[in-house]
Amino acid sequence: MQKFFGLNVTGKVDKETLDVMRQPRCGVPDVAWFSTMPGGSIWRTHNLTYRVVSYTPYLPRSAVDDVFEKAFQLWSDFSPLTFTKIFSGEADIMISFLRGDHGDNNPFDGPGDRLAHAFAPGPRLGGDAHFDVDETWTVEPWTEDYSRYNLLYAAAHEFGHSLGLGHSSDISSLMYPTYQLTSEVLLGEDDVNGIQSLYGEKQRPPINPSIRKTVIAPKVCDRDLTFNAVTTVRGEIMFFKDRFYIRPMNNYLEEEVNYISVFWSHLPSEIDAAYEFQEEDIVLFFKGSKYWVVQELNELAGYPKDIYSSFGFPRTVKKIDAAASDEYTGKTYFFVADQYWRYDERQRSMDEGYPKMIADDFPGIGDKIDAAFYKNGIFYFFHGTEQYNFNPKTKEVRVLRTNSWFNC
Ligand code: TQI
Ligand code: CA
Ligand code: ZN
Ligand code: ZN
Repeated sequence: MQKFFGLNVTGKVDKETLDVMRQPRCGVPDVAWFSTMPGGSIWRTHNLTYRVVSYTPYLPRSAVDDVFEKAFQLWSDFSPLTFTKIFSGEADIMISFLRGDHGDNNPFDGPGDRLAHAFAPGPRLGGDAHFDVDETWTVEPWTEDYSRYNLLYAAAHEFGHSLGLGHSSDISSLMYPTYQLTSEVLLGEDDVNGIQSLYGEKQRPPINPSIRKTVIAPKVCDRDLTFNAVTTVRGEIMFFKDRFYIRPMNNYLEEEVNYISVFWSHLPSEIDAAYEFQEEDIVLFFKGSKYWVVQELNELAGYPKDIYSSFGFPRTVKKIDAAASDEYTGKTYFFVADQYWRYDERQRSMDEGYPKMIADDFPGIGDKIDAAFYKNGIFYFFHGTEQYNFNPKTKEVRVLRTNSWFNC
């Protein structure tokens, strides 16, 4: 918790920690999550300069220059700020790669832990960004090697501090207190809110809005919330949306929203379907014609595999919309457009006579499904903002909102 809130990590409940703990935790969704640097200083000019004072010997200089230019561009795309590189003299943001104790009372510590830091806007050290030379910095977009850190991600984060932003509790934000590269480095919605609260909006937004992409974490109480997939994991429900999962919590706690890659680093984003097969304690994830299998936190080797050879789908099936498995009968239902297939987990083969029409056998749930799971004799289907709880024995249907699982 101390690390999260940017306090000294003492492990003790000191006054500062208590102050943070006493602050009301916000149960209200859609509030600002960002913070400013202590003191709240900002730059008085919108046209800033930067200079790369020293480089790391482990990367080509041109690659490092490209990364810093790109990191500044992420911020300038959404703000009136401009960044000009200079090659001599004092720039607003002086960037250096340094090692160990380097004279600012914030020593680096060899590989890991302290990676970089930056100072809030101001004269002299103000705005400056320091990177630990002893880290293995990479300019590759994404790596599974946790001893390597993406320089663009770190630069974008540190420059956020250089511009006056503190940490954000929005998981999709670059200003989140911990390093979490999952795919492309983009500002989160909350970073945009943060930078614009300090400097205002960009005067002339670019004509092509696609270059202003941001990451947005799903908001559980948004009435328009839809899901890509849902499954139980050891009986506990887990929803999937874009790069994120959502776990509903009990009445006291908030929902947990986090990157799918926190649990399973190899899974892709925008999963189409998922189901749990409790007998083998596995969960299967589908995207396009591929699927992955995980056993609790372990991703099993040899995946992805294709759904044609493993399940016997015809090649005309390009993706699965939803899947749900009945642990008592060992039957798994796959929903594809307006039809469904039934697969026998114990025989490991598709049952005869499928596909059938969804509308014939599941009346009242519509004929298209985004996500589904099966628990205690009930199918839970999700389509758009509607949820259908279907009892296969009585064919009774209860219609709820998709986000009825959350405390909204
Ligand atoms: N350095 C911390 C950070 O940049 C320094 C810090 C702690 C801090 N508390 C703060 C800065 C409060 C401003 C306000 O957050 S770190 C990265 C990187 C670090 C580095 O090395 O622990 C990230 C922490 F380099 F990847 F950007 C998180 Cl994301
Ligand atoms: Ca370090
Ligand atoms: Zn320093
Ligand atoms: Zn930080």
